[in-house]
Amino acid sequence: MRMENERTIVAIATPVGSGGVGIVRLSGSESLNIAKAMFDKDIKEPRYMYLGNITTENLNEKGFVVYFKAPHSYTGEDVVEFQVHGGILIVNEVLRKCISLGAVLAERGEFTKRAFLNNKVSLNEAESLMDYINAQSNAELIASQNAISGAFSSQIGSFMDKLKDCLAQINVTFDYPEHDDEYRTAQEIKQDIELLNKDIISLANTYNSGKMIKNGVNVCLVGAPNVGKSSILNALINADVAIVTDIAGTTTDALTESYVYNNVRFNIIDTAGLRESDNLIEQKGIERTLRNIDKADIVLCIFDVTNFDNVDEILHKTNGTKRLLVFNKSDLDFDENKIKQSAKNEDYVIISSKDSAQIEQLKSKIFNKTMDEHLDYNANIVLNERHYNLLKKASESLQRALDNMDLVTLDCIASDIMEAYNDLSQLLGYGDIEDILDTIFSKFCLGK
Ligand SMILES: Nc1nc2c(ncn2[C@@H]2O[C@H](COP(=O)(O)OP(=O)(O)OP(=O)(O)O)[C@@H](O)[C@H]2O)c(=O)[nH]1
Ligand SMILES: [Mg+2]
Repeated sequence: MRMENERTIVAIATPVGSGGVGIVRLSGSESLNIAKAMFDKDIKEPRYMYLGNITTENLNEKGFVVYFKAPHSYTGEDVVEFQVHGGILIVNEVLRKCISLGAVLAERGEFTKRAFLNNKVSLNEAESLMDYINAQSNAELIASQNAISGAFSSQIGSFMDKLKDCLAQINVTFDYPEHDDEYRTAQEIKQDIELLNKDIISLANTYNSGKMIKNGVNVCLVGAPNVGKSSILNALINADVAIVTDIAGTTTDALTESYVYNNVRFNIIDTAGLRESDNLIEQKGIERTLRNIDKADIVLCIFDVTNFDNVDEILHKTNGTKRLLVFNKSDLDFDENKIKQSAKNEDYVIISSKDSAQIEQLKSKIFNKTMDEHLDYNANIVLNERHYNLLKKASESLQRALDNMDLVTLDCIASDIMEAYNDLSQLLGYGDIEDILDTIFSKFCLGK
């Protein structure tokens, strides 16, 4: 399906602000005519960079024009790109001129939406593009690159091929019952579906890590005032960002800073120390601390090695979370037996925020407690909630098929297999998906 869109769209494709080069991009059937009307060279050859004068009412700019002829372009339509000096006024002037010649300002993600509608990319490749552009750690870069390169789509495609095979086998058995070998076929199909479902589940399960690879792992520092939470934040990010004093109640507002460890981004949230307080500002801060505990992927309960008064209270307030107990200020005299006792069989570390080797060990411990140790960062990883939900739905349908297999005839389970097939095809963007398109592409930046 190639979509002819009446509107020729235009947008600035480079970031807002000044830079060496600014790109304005047109897409649609009028692109070439619009470009020709403001450029003094004849644009004949596609994919050829023409140097010439781009003229508007206020501008006579020496710049480049490149023409990509449909369907060999990003969107699958005629595309023209202007490369001009990257001043805000210059690119805006080129944009304005294109609009005055009939182009309309592109909506968010409209270039990529057109690329999808013209079969240039699958839906999950288009969705992953934003993750790729916005990647903030190498792990996210690799995972989103796998998705946009088509490796993810081809794994989903191979799942769909296997489901198609199963459906074909079921049809043969149903249409030719005289080949009295249904039982053998049923067993074979069952095995195939079991194996396939395992693969789908293990891909879906990568979302636990994928979500954290994409958003960063949220690590919340919680403890009584003065135990050294802000000092630990500063040590983890190796910068003097949070205010540290020996006055209890120094931190009132939550503060988030990030570091990257083993290619994964960790967001450290420093919070107001938990205690009873009459101070309204501190009370509000404590409310925020409690909210941050709920959002965290892991809570670090920070204690002072010389003071165990608040251990039970903090453990109670963080009950039910994934947590690591951190006994800080190990440079002071302390009794490890007391620490063991108050940790009550929970995982703990003893550190000093002043000791960089111990801070490295803390980073490694946080990594091991949050990221899946068996995760292969080069394999396909699900980064997107929509993809995860569809994989889960497909696997539930297959599980239903497996559960019913011994109870009903083969043709009765075909509908469950078909449902799984449809879920996977929605992941790639086939079928009736107009509704979700706007939601997906509205998250894009302009010009993409
Ligand atoms: N000896 C020693 N002192 C530390 C260590 N870490 C922090 N401190 C000191 O403990 C005091 C409190 O540190 P902060 O980091 O402000 O503690 P906090 O938990 O953020 O305190 P609030 O913001 O008030 O909740 C400061 O005087 C720090 O210098 C450590 O490892 N060893
Ligand atoms: Mg603090």
